Amino acid sequence: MSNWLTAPLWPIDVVLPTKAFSNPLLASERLNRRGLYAARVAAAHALAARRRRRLADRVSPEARQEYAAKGYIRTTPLDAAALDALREEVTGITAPAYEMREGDAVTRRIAITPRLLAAAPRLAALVRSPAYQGPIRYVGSFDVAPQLYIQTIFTHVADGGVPDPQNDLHMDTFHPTVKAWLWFDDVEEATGPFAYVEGSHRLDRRRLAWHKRRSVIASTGGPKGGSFRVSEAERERLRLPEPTRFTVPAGTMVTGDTFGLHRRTRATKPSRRLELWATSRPNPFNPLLKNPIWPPPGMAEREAILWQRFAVWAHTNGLRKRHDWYAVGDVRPLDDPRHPSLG
Ligand SMILES: O=C(O)CCC(=O)C(=O)O
Ligand SMILES: [Fe+2]
Repeated sequence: MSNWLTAPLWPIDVVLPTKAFSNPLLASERLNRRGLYAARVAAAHALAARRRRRLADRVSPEARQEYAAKGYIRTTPLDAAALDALREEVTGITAPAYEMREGDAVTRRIAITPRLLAAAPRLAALVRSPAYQGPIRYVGSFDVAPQLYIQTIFTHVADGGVPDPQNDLHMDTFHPTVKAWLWFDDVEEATGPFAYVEGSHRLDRRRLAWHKRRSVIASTGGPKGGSFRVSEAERERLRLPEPTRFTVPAGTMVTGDTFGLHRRTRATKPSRRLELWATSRPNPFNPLLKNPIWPPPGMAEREAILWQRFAVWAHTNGLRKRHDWYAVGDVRPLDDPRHPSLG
């Protein structure tokens, strides 16, 4: 975007979640050498820490310690019998789904809506419970409802295709942000477990300096995306450990700050990883715990479907370059993928 007519809008991105170096101000080598990007990173982290302190009562003291030390909270919100019943309920749901293809993986998301919850009382009870919402709001540092989905990760959907980019170690964005996984089946090594570098959610001096360097590289012809990929050598230079792989029993929930480094371990065979999945990413520069204008009245529990419809609409109308999500009609979560590229 180097159209000078849009110049008055460039500064707005400085205080928005814009992670890409997508306008001449954000991508200015001179300003980033002087610390523009690093200042955004530091400010977003300070504000998140302040908001998170005010949400301390949403989780146990042990969970707070776990987050502080590792960057995620691991819980088991349901007992074995309740999990079995929920799994049966969820796998029996038929609902509209969206699919995205990345390399040889397909991500299917069924947005959780008020209508779906009305037909799935066990799911409704879980997602509305403090045991489920607490870690998400605490780690995410906002008292805001996350987008909720029933998600299925299909791996090895095409022979000899490009690998899944999610297999690379990365951070999602420059500020603390939350994603939560609750797996319905045991996750094995071969299934491609989620993996997280413990302690990598912390913005220490070394990490901040690294961000500053990456911002200068991005401004001088490097990748402009902002979800930085991190090589093994860089991870070691940041004095961070190898990722912890969540090969865990069914019913485990991991609520992670995906500013921290993570990846989807490469599955060694075709697999379907079924999970209840949440994400929440309000504007990190909002000092308040809630967003005063979102969701508007009547939109509660529609966050996920609104986003999916928006993604398709925005692409169709030329407002969003990425054509990542395809509506694939009504499916059950474990039905075969239907992504158009699979023919
Ligand atoms: O599916 C996974 O294991 C991780 C994918 C990922 O990087 C993400 O959802 O941000
Ligand atoms: Fe990620």
